[in-house]
This record gives sequence, structure tokens and C-alpha cells, in this order.
Amino acid sequence: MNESKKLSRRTFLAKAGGSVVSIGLPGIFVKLMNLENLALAAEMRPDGRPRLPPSQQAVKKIIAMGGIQGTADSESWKLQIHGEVGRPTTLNFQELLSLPQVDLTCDVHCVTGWTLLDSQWRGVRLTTIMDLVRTNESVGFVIFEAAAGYTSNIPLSEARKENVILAHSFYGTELPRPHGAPVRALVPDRYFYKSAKWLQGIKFTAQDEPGYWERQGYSNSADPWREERFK
Ligand SMILES: Nc1nc2c(c(=O)[nH]1)N[C@H]1C(S)=C(S)[C@@H](COP(=O)(O)O)O[C@H]1N2
Ligand SMILES: [Mo]
Repeated sequence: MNESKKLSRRTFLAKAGGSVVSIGLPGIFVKLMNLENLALAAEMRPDGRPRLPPSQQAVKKIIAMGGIQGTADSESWKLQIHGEVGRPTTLNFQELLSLPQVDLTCDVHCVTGWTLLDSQWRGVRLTTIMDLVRTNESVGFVIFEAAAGYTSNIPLSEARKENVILAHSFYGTELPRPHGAPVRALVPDRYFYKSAKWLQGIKFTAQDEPGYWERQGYSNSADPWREERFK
């Protein structure tokens, strides 16, 4: 790790909200965890990974992280689904609601260090959309296109997971605007910057297209359990 990486990690840990204690050697820090976080770190998920990924702190309420909001409401919203697909399709909100719906309770992990446990969402599986537009064999990546040019990218292997959805409801009511209304992507098992808010389009591609944060030094793969935060 080079010197600037060390510094950015130190800044990150300091901002993450936990107690961070330097034990003197440059670049080596010990993060003190409270009992609740220790218990969560010991709890296992069905996939055998710890409930709390390394260096994350559990929070009770979601933190709205900002970003340039979209202007669409559920009346005017349109989702353009395009790229390597047999049937390019544009969906409106009613059409999205007419597809099979799933309720999902999951944890989400922000790269700045907080983890929201048991967040509740409702929406449509990305695989449902893939079947609808008949994605080609050539597809290797999914690019989420959001308001103001924000994009994020995931590989097809992640997109196929049952917990990857287009979410329109949050804790039983419509998704609040700061959290991405009318519809956002939700990719729970990658850092939260993959979950594009104010979604406008989905592009299926053969080649990867790193997104907004991925082009600015954040990890392209973004696996919280491998602590893939930075490039
Ligand atoms: N369109 C858009 N989506 C976005 C972002 C953004 O700036 N614009 N920020 C990302 C980041 S970095 C995080 S941590 C989550 C935050 O979601 P929240 O505001 O609902 O907590 O949204 C992600 N999706
Ligand atoms: Mo984030």
C-alpha cells in the first residue's frame, strides 16, 4: 500500500464513526467495536459469511447519502432497457408494478463504513427484466443509468442473484425521494454505491463500463466481505 492509500484509509476510518485508536505505527489502527457489533460480526449468514462485513458498523436508520436527484415522479417515470437484448423495452411505473413483485429484507453496506440491518424493500427482480427483454448470450455486464449521468455496473453473475431488484417501496411505503424515488437499483451484496438511485435506464453490455464512483478510485468489484473499497 502506498503512502496516499494509507492516508485515505486513515481518513476513512476516522469518518466511519467508530472509535479508532492509533497504536503508534504509521498505517496501523485498531478499531474498537461495541458489543453489539462484535455479536453481529460473529453471527453468520446462510451463505456462511459474517453478518457484519469487516470494519463496518451497524446503524439503526438509513442515512440519506445525497446525489443529484431525478425529477421524475411515478406518473412521468420511464425506464429504458437497452443494449444487448432481443427486445429493447421502455417500461412505465404501472408496467413495472404489473410484473411479479418480491419483498426483500436485507442488509446494505455503505463504503463509508455503515451497515443498515434488515432493511425492507419491495420491487422487481432484475432477472424478471432480463427475461422480459431477452438478454443476448453476449451479455457480461449490467449498467444502471441514473439521473444526472450517475451510473454503476455489475457483472452478470451478480445480476442473476435473487436479491438484486429494482426497488420502488421501502419499509412498506413508497420509496422516499432522497433514497431514489420512484425506482432505484438494489444490489445488497456489493457496497451501496452499486445501488443506483433515481434509475432511468438499464444497459446490458458485453464489455464492462465502470460507473461514476468506480472511475474515481472506488473498487469496481466492491465486495464488502473482501473489503474491496478502493482500487
Ligand atoms: N443516482 C445516484 N445513485 C446513488 C448515488 C448517487 O450519488 N446518485 N450514491 C450512491 C451511494 S455512494 C450510496 S452509499 C447510496 C446511498 O443510498 P441512500 O441515500 O438511500 O442511503 O446510493 C448510491 N446510489
Ligand atoms: Mo456511498
